[in-house]
Amino acid sequence: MEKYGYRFSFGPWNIHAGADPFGPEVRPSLTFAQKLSLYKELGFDAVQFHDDDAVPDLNDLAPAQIRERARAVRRQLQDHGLVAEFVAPRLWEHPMTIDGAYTSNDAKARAYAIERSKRAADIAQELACGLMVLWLAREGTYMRESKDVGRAAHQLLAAVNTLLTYDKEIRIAIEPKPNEPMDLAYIPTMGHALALGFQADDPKRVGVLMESAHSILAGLDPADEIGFAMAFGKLWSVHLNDQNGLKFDQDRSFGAVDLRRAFNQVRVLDANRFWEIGIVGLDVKAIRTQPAELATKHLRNSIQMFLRLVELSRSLDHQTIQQLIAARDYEELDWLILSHLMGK
Ligand code: XUL
Ligand code: MN
Repeated sequence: MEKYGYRFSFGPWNIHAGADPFGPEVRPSLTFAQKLSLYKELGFDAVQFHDDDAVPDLNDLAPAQIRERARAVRRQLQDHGLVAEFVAPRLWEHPMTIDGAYTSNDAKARAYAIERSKRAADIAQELACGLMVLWLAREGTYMRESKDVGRAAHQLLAAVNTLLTYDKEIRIAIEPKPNEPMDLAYIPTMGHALALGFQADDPKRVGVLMESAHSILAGLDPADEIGFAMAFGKLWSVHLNDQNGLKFDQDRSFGAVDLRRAFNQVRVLDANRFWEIGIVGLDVKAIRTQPAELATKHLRNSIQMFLRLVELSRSLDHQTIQQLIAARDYEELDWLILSHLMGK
């Protein structure tokens, strides 16, 4: 498989047993070790982690034990020829995060969230990836009057600064999402995430992760979200996938819903040489109907889609495109792009 210098990643949650809010698991769960053995054969190079994907039950362990277990995971990765891309603190399942983590109205809960995030930083250090992703799952409201947005913004900034001070090397990539699980999230778009990062004590170490489905849920174009962040050197990771309109977060295979929208994401990433900057993460899930033994095809489809779109992006007739732009003949440009996507 020609990979054009790109490396690819996914998280253990991207091979999942098919449970949804209305029904239980429909496929057997694979162990972490079983999942690891699938990465290379599917063409992937790196693993994305939640803190407890790497160290299960970390709330019951002392910091030194957590580091020791993370070191064992690093050896496991090395045995498979894999690296870790990032570690994300899971700040949405524990009872202490019911009302939010860094923005909870309960000071004890906020303290819990900071401590948990420090442990995630320790794990990132032991896995030698140096990158933490913050998906701020429960930072927002169901009831707008229950919190103060300005105070929440400062609490989020303080949390980022605390982590930058705790670990002098770590870089933080904020992953915006406008809703789900919250009705209204405090960091819904790339612009919000970038603004927060630029206010941080060490702005050089704060960037963003763009997830296609999240941008679409915010009513935005993922390619423009990518391009905006890349204009400032801030796009450090992506969660490419697809999303059919404004409904629950679907994590469909990349390009499965809107081929042109996927094409434009690849076009912008490739034009800005993303292969030299980061790893292409695919935050995709197999649909619930997929039989157990066939439940990795969404990953195969997504990686193949990305690579075929790189080919299409590079084989565009750039000279003709420039002429059409100069003539302001955007209808002909439209036709050129559509014809190219249809293979002429
Ligand atoms: C949630 C989401 C998560 C994060 C990682 O919508 O995308 O997978 O990316 O915690
Ligand atoms: Mn994601």
